[in-house]
Amino acid sequence: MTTLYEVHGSVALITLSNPPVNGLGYATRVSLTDNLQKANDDDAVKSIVITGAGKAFSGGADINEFGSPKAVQEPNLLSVILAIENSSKPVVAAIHSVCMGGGLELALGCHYRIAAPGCSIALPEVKLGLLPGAGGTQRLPRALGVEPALNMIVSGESVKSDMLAQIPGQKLFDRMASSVETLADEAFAFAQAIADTRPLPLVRSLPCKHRNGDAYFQFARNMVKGMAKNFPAPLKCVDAVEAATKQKFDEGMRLEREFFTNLMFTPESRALRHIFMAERAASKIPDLPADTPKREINSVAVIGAGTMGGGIAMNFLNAGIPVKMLEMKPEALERGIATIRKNYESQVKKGKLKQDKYEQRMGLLSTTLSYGDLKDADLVIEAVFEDMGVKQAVFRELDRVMKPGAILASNTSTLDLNQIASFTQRPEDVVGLHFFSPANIMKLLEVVRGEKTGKDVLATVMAIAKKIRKTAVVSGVCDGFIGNRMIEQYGRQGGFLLDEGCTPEQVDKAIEKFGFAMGPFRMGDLAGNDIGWAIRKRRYQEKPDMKYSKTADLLCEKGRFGQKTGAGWYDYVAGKRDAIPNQEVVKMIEEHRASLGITPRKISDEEIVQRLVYSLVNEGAHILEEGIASKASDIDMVYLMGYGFPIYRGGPMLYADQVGLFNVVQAMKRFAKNPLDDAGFWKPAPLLARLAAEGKTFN
Ligand code: T1G
Repeated sequence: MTTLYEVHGSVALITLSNPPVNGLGYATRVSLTDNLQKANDDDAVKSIVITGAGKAFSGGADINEFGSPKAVQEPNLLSVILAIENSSKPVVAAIHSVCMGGGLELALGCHYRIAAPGCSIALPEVKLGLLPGAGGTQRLPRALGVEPALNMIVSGESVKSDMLAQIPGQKLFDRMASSVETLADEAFAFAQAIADTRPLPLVRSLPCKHRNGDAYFQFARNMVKGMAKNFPAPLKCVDAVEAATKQKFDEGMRLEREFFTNLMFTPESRALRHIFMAERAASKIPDLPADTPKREINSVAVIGAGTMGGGIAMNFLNAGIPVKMLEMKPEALERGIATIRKNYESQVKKGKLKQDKYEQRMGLLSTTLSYGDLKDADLVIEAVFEDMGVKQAVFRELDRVMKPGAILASNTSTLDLNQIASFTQRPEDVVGLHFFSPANIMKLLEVVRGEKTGKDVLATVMAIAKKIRKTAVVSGVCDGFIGNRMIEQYGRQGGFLLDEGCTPEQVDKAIEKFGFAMGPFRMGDLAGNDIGWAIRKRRYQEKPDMKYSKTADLLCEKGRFGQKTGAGWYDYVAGKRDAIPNQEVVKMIEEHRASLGITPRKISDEEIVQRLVYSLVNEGAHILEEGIASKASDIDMVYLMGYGFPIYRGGPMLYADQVGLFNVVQAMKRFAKNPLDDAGFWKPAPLLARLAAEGKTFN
């Protein structure tokens, strides 16, 4: 069933019932229209109430239908709303919890609206690269006033129903119910009171003017231009709302539809819709049923009070979970606590955290120098030095002291989790939780699933990840998991480009123009070039035939580790982050190139971007076919949330889909002919080659 129909006395009740959030999919629209007709045909019915079952009035158009003919199949949302407006009996929307997107547009088509306090009201379409496409840009300004409506439409943010009800002159809510519990009764009483009346003039008939429209909309455009770089939708929102103030309703609706349809086919909207679905898909693990039992996590222990350990601890403190931190020396503990305190105090100073909340969180933090004190924690996460010997000692000790059923997690960023698990008698309790620095800010969490990690352990850490507001992506065990394995190829290409004729600045500028927040060399200076150096030294032992440019090693041998040493690929002025090109570094690159007998060539930005991005795509394809990641959208989420891939391009795998995998493979064939590159690497992963040959896509 997708809507339920009941008649109580003279009131027909139509309940949207399409869990989880009453998405207005095709079946729901058909059922709603049929029941609306039924109510209109029933002489005993004098008025109609529409409400939503479960956790929402309605979360809007059904996102699962996006891009499919069903999304616009008649009765489409516009037709449903028109049927409500043209109902011969007054229709009351009884709104609770969530009323968003098409759900709010449907409510705006009703003759009256009653809301419970505290409902989240929004037109979030702009977050999907769209604008409200079922009358929201034309009706909401008439119901709420131009400025508050435009703010909601351009921001896509939710506003509480009681806040909106306080806007002078608003016609969005005819009544506010005293509580969600009494909403149904109050909506019924209201519906009975207006029974038999001709439906009042619709929201559409309200005037929609702005006292100095031209100036206001110019101001609005200037404001939007800044925040909406690379995204076309926000400016179209302004155009649509301006049309509501200057055109007749039907013309405004025609413009809205035109804008909506055009936006639906932009790569930016495709990317944003992909991200919306990908974020939710990441928590769905193919062989892990949603009802897999989970363990209780009421307390956490963190080993290591350094930058990572402190950041990790903050995630749990923020979620109200007590944390016990262990270090080897008191001064290390003091430093760690001081860092956490400093982070919170700066949030308090910026008004982002209330003082009492800060104190409450610090009250959940305790410290110890003894492993024995950790034994009762439900989850322990080690964030110690990235060395297998150190991990072995830690996990042996944890295996000895931790209570049965405790989950033992490693924050390792590249080491073999199966080997770490083998240091214990309980490998099924061992899992990787790879946080990204700064751990209290970065949303990405790579959950590394060992061969023996228990399904209940996996389900538990996925649930706790949601609780600490992380986007968790499951990775299998390989060197570098998903993100670091891909960035290694990206970094190799950066080095080859220097050897072949580029400067660091040219490479960075090209990829930053593509949309990355930072190119590989500025990123290296930020993270510390010595980190990559340590990995390459390990690589030279483990994989002597893996080809690398030696330029980065030469840079590190000069102690130019980046911002932390005041100089790396670029120079830095103390306290500033501006990357200042350094001619000595450029000369070092040129001399190294000459020593290799390489004649520099001019390399286009296009080639730079293709080699950097397609290196991610090819490695991602290997990761996919090896089962390290279970879906391409997971790889996109890792790169979007952890490595600064431009949001409006949707991630490396979606970007490759949009370029066309055939074109990607053709470019790779060209790169493979370059003797200074790594021809072996540019052999397309079998999965990529197959999809390209079949004209298919990753996503
Ligand atoms: N349609 C179908 N399913 C949806 C959905 C939707 N609109 N929104 C969420 N879900 C699913 C989601 O995939 C997840 O599924 C479950 O609900 C819980 O989601 C014409 C064209 C509504 C505030 O953009 O903001 O209308 O993983 O984990 O934290 O102008 O979901 O459980 O299987 O997010 O309680 C506009 C997007 C559509 C709303 C609930 N609407 N959704 O948050 O749960 S475009 C949106 C949200 C539109 C019209 C245009 C949130 C939520 P599963 P959740 P939550």
